[in-house]
Formats: sequence, C-alpha cells, structure tokens
Amino acid sequence: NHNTNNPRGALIVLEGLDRCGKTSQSSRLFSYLEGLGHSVESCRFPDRTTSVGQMISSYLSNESQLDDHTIHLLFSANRWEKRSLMEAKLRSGTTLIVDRYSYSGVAFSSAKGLDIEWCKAPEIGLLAPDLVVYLDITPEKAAERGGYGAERYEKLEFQKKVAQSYYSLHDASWKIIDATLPIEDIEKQLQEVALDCVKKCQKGKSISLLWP
Ligand code: T5A
Ligand code: NA
Repeated sequence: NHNTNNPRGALIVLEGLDRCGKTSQSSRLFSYLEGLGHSVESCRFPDRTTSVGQMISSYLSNESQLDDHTIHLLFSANRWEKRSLMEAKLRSGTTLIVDRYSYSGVAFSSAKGLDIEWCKAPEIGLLAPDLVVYLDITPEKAAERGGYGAERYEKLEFQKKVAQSYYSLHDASWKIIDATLPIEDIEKQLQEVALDCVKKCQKGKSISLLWP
C-alpha cells in the first residue's frame, strides 16, 4: 500500500513504580517531540475509558474484588483492545508515548506471586516497544512523593516486590534513568534517548512483537 514508504512512528514506553514521575515526563516528552514537528500522541495503560478499563479502575480503587489471574487478564485485554489502533498509528508515522505497558502487567502480577511465564503469555503478540524507559526510584523515595492515595497497589511493602519484579525484566532495550534527579534533568535525558529512537524508526527499523 501507499504507506509502505512512509517513515513509521516509534513506540516509546515509560515504566516504573507508582509516583516515579511517568505522567509528568510523558507530557514533557510529548511537547518536545511535537515542538520538533513530529506527529506524536500519548496514551496510558490502564486505559480506564473502555468497559474493560472501567472494571480495572473499579478494582484499583477497591470498589470491586477480582481473582489475581482475572485482573491480570483484564489488564492484558485492555492492551489488546488498543493493539490494532496503535499499529495503524505507528505505520502512519505517528510516534506513541505510552505511560505503562506489558512490563507493568508482568511486574505487578508476578509481585503477587503469580508465575512470571504465565504472566508473560497473554502479552505475546502485542507490539514490542522500540524503547522502554525505566524511571528508577526506590519504593521509599517514591512513597515520600505526596504520599500514596487509596489505590490498591500504593503500599510500600508491595512496591518493594514490584521493584524486584521489574529488575528481573530488564533487558538491553531498556534505558534506565535516575528518577530522583530534578525533573528537568530527567526530561533532557529522556529527550536524547527518545529522539534517537524516533530517528531509528524513521530510518526503517521494523516493528517487532512481544516478547522479542
Ligand atoms: N498496573 C498497571 C498493573 O497492575 N498492571 C498493568 O498491566 C498496568 C498497566 C495504575 C496501577 O495499575 C497497575 C500499576 C499501578 O499501580 P496508574 O493510573 O498508571 O496506576 O497510576 P501511577 O502509575 O501510579 O501514576 P502516578 O500518578 O502515581 O505516578 P506517575 O505518573 O509515575 O508520577 P507523576 O508524574 O504523577 O508524579 C508523581 C508526583 O511526583 C512528583 C510530581 O510532581 C507528582 O507530585 N514528581 C517529582 N518530584 C521530584 N522529583 C522528580 N523528578 C519528580 N517527578 C515527578
Ligand atoms: Na498510582
């Protein structure tokens, strides 16, 4: 089709513990790339606007209870319902900045004691990120930021387990940025790695699937 020669967009994912600063950084990165004239959109998981997302949201706010396996599969389904739209956007040249993705799915569920391979299985075939930026912060430091709210996973002991799970998922495609630096310093580091990634995708790096 006529899109084949268009440069594609990059799939850039931000990950980290609750309060690590993903949301702040994803909006700054969005402005930066947009300012450079790139076509860019941002989104987040869970996407609480869909009916699956509403079930997840009610679970996270402790308004409903679900079996650990069930909620894991709902988080995964919430990514699957966005998959084809995400692929279409990437292929049409739009870069996507995504706040949390499959790594959150695996890290949070395996922190509850679910088998890691079982957790990874439903993510197979989703789009693999071109770049994963992990905003690295200790659970203790994260907890100091404005204090945790009422959401289910915002507890120090649980976040410690999540941090351990994340470390077992790191691979060469991850860039780790110290999330305790001033916001502007993190922003600069993120701009550098993101722009580099956008350029690689424009030059023809192909789209791959989880788990690469
Ligand atoms: N989950 C998610 C799963 O279990 N499975 C899954 O598959 C997925 C996708 C979703 C919850 O669901 C779990 C993970 C989560 O527990 P969410 O809606 O994504 O939660 O909410 P959080 O990720 O927890 O979002 P937060 O708002 O808590 O954290 P952010 O976005 O990381 O942080 P941000 O930018 O809002 O900043 C937090 C505070 O820190 C300050 C900010 O001003 C703000 O007050 N801050 C800094 N302070 C000092 N220095 C810096 N560098 C700072 N950067 C930000
Ligand atoms: Na949170």
